[in-house]
Amino acid sequence: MKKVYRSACPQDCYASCGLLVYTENGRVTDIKGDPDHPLTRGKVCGKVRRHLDRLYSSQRILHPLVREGSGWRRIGWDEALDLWAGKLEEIKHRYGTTAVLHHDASGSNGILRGIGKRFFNVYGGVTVPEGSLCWASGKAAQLLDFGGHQMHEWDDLTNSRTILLWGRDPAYTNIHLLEYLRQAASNGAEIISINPVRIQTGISNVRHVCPRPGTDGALALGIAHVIIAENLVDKKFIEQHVLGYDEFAVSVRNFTPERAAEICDVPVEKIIALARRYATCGPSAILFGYGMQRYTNAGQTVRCIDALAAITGNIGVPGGGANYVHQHWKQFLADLSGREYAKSGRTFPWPALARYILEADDPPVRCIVVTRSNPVTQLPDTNRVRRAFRAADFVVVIDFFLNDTAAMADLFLPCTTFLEDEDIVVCSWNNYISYTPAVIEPQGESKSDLAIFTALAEKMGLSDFGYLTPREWLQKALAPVVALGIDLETLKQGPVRNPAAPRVAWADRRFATPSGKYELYSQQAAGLGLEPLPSYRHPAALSQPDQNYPFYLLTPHHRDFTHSQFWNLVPPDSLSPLPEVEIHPDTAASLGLETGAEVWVETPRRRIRGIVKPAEDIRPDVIRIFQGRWASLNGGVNFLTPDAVSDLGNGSCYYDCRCRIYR
Ligand SMILES: Nc1nc2c(c(=O)[nH]1)N[C@H]1C(S)=C(S)[C@@H](COP(=O)(O)OP(=O)(O)OC[C@H]3O[C@@H](n4cnc5c(=O)[nH]c(N)nc54)[C@H](O)[C@@H]3O)O[C@H]1N2
Ligand SMILES: Nc1nc2c(c(=O)[nH]1)N[C@H]1C(S)=C(S)[C@@H](COP(=O)(O)OP(=O)(O)OC[C@H]3O[C@@H](n4cnc5c(=O)[nH]c(N)nc54)[C@H](O)[C@@H]3O)O[C@H]1N2
Ligand SMILES: [Mo]
Repeated sequence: MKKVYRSACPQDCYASCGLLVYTENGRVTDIKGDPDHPLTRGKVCGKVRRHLDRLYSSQRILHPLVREGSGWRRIGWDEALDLWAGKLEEIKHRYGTTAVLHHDASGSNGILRGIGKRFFNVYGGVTVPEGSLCWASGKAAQLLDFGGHQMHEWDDLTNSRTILLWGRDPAYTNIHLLEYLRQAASNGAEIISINPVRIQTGISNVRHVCPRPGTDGALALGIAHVIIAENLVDKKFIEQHVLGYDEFAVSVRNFTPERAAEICDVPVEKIIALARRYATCGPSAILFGYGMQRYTNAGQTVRCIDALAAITGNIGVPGGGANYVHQHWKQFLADLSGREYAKSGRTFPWPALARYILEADDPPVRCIVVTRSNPVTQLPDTNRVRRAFRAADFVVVIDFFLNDTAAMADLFLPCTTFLEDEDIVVCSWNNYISYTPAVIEPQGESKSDLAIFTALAEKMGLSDFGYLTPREWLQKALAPVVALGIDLETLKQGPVRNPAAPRVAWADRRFATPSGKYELYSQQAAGLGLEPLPSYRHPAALSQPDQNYPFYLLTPHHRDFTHSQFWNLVPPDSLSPLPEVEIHPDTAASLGLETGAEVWVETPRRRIRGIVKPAEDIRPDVIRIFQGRWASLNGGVNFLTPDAVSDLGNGSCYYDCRCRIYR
């Protein structure tokens, strides 16, 4: 029998595309875009096809495995969970529950897939990473500036006359945005990309500003200087809604475009033109990506950029905004994490997690549990991550494949994909949530994350875990929004927009800061040991120029993969044998490296092999290798990256990295 189900992509991505899943006699036969999704409208990226490849991949592990010597032994679920439960009991008894570390990220955005958090809180509270590998620095910055997070609806871009794409590559990471950018451009908006790489948008007339990596804060302060010196500020907005303008104006007096130009390597005239365009041809929108905040100075960088919106009054107006991250749907749902049950807890800064694991002794980390993440591939400084995993006595990984992290596990438990059990997917970046039904039975012996943790809790007699069915958990999560007319039945009809999300961010100008104003001057920042005003410091890579490592290494997100997901599903003949090392042709020529040459790329931590690919669009001092390729598939770019922690929010600093390249 043929059936069609409405579903949504669970990947952690800007879109969470609406999908139509086709089945025939209990098998998924096709996955397509759902034309009725209000935002993604049937358009999906090439990764969606991979969900099907993954579901039926012969590499997929469909039964529990336990480490035996250098290999694996297949075991039953009962034995697997007994083993795990025994370890957890023993650790609790000998060291306390915080000797367990739970590493859970966003490999899937299904809310029930995060249920491991509840298990570990009910267990007593464990060690968890704090901050994020992803967006934490900028998020913390906007919390200081605005007191919260709000974004404009995508279609509001058509009201903008100037759009700054700041450290973002929508053709790679957010294809749906391109359509809105195209519309804005055809309405006459000017789009300016600020990025060390001239990104390809397919839109003509995009202006490119290509600063030296990690120097965007200086660029923004140079722009602020021009806006203030030429009196292009929005006085009324500042008077009514901004705290600390006078102090800020004094502080940027010395930040002339000449000084900014020297730091950023952007011509003075370009900085002045950018300032005038942004301030006088509004409404002007800033669309942040996350590239400019993967540096040690990241929090302050985002504060410097936010300041431009504040001094020009591009806040709370259609077509304006400093769009970084939105008010998350999750805050309107019931919290299933069971944090009220945790009796203890410990946090380690996420980017430096491995360092903290290796140094922990009160208690040491004895057990690491990995869900929805692949830390050995995705955390920085892979050597150190491997050492940290080796130091733990017992490692459990719940995933689909034996990836780089699973290769370090003592126990591997196979989980279901979003096609095999029901859930709700919450998008990290737009205002929609979607229901994802079970369209087929779980493959093999795989179980959902929920089923796994429920069975483990039962074995351990943790009655506070609560033994609900998936449906009941979903209803519990939705309980707070039933009053708004949203329940599971509504969601089954199609995605639902967060009714509380504004279409124009901060339209009411009620900022949730201590002063109730936008805070250019932030006492809270001072409390965190930062300058209270947005200010610039060199990123580590720039403050210690090193002739041994003359290039900046950028390792951004690949168009065809979500981080480490799907790399193993590409036929070997359509994947280059080694990672492509993109380098400006002039640089390649000066180093005598021809296209296709095999090279080493080396940082103070390690070197990896790659293949030279000339790229005109990259700054001559930058080398680019896309992140995500498994170490076991000749990738492993995070062997090279630093585990530094940013100035704000415990954010990662992957791109704050210098390298050399040689044959
Ligand atoms: N296809 C695909 N889509 C994805 C993902 C994926 O893995 N694959 N991941 C999802 C996730 S979790 C995230 S966080 C987002 C990330 O989405 P994006 O922010 O768009 O992507 P990034 O690769 O982090 O970096 C974006 C850009 O920052 C630029 N950049 C690097 N350094 C600097 C700098 O110093 N200054 C400036 N101005 N720019 C700089 C890079 O050249 C790159 O073009 O994408 C999401 N969407
Ligand atoms: N060099 C470099 N490194 C980076 C970045 C960078 O720009 N450069 N970006 C960083 C960013 S922004 C992010 S967000 C992180 C992402 O880092 P991770 O969150 O580790 O990313 P993924 O590779 O998507 O790993 C997700 C894992 O979850 C598994 N998974 C998927 N669905 C489920 C499920 O339902 N249940 C369970 N149990 N597992 C599931 C997948 O198979 C996969 O192995 O990477 C960071 N790493
Ligand atoms: Mo991310």
